[in-house]
Amino acid sequence: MTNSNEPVRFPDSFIWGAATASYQIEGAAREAGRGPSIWDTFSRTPGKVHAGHTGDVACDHYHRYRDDVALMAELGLHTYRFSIAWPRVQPDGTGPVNPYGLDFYDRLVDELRGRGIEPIITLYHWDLPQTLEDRGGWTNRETAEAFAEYARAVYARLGDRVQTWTTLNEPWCSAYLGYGAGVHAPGRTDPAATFQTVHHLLLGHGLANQALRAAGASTVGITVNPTSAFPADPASEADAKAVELVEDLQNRIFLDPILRGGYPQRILDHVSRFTSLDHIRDGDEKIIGEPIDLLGINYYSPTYLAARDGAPGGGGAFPGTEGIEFIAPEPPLTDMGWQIQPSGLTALLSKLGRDYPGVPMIITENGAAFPDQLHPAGDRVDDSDRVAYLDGHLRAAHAAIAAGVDLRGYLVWSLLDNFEWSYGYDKRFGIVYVDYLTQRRVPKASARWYQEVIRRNGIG
Ligand code: IFM
Repeated sequence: MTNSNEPVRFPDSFIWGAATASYQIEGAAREAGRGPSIWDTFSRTPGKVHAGHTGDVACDHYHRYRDDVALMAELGLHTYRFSIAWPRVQPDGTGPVNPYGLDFYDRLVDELRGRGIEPIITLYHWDLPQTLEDRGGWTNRETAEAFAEYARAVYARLGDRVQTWTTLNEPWCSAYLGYGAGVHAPGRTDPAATFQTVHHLLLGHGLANQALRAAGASTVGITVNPTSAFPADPASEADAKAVELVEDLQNRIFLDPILRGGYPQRILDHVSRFTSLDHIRDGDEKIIGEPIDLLGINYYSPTYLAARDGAPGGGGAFPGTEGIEFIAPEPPLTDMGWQIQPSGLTALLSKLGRDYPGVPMIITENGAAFPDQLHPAGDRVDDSDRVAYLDGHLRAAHAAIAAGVDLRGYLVWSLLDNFEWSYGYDKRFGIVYVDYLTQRRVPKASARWYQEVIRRNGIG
């Protein structure tokens, strides 16, 4: 990596942007016919979300999107990645499309394009319609089929103005945190359900990819959050094995079917310890393996692993990893307690570039929560810790490009402070501060810093 003062310049075509997600910012939870999602239910379940926070109002982006887009334009963003709330489009998850729900995204897309900002759409960032969960959620194959129908409906309305479509955001979180560890909606803790969900998410991705392409989409991809895992002792074979298993469960279980045509036998053997493989039908892997045009990578922090007798493993988030110690993160840490290690990003991108050649990558999320304080004057937030984090990670991304990785762009997480899932509004990831009492937006020092990065197409 370049040393921390050296100027770096990105390729001329490099794309700069910011990302958000529907439930985290929109609010307007009951407006214009939106149905309930699993996150509405989960956030109302006592004890699940910090201080009982919900996404009912969030950043009120649904009503303030024009001002938010103006802010994006001021910062010079080339692109804005946002997600569509499935329950706005199909309140019951299947059946009639709610045109009023799509109207919002129609207005948003026009506003973005009017300001010269390219939309990147994520079709699923975790807000599954509750009615689908009532029928088994992602453990039910029909949810994958419904997802493709929904994708078709969204494309029919927005496809004439949106070039880049991604199907799922971080399916590892949906499956393992939602159905395994129970810390995300729908809050289930069943390893069999976890692995059925993995497959149905992948199938949903594949069917939606086919549907989007058949409708004319030119750029279709998916966003994953692969682990950047390291052995605690680089000389230990047992630690290397631990890394291999955790990578299997978080990386290869998704990326091999998508980019290499199927699940490795080793993974199927592991999954069959928890559930029969009947949910994987002939022909599914072919659908999942249809070509994609872009791979979205979300990276925040590395993981260190050691083989240790009696270690409990990663629990529901990593079924079957007993005997593996997930080493406690070492400082420097973010406000999430996540270890700050930019070189983990270079290593991850390089490894993915080697293991899955031929598919361009884009960093669809990278950023950090810090305990930001609004200056008493009310007009600024000095988040030099976030600037340092972003600086380090951009240099790390640049190092990957210099080493030959086909990385096309970088989207910071997040444009705005927002609803950080089970942490509610307690954690602030935005480069723009949100005063939740007044909904006032205050660009932090990191936003101004990022504006300059975009202007210069680099640092320094
Ligand atoms: O806020 C989340 C986002 O929804 C998905 N990726 C990680 C972010 C930070 O935890």
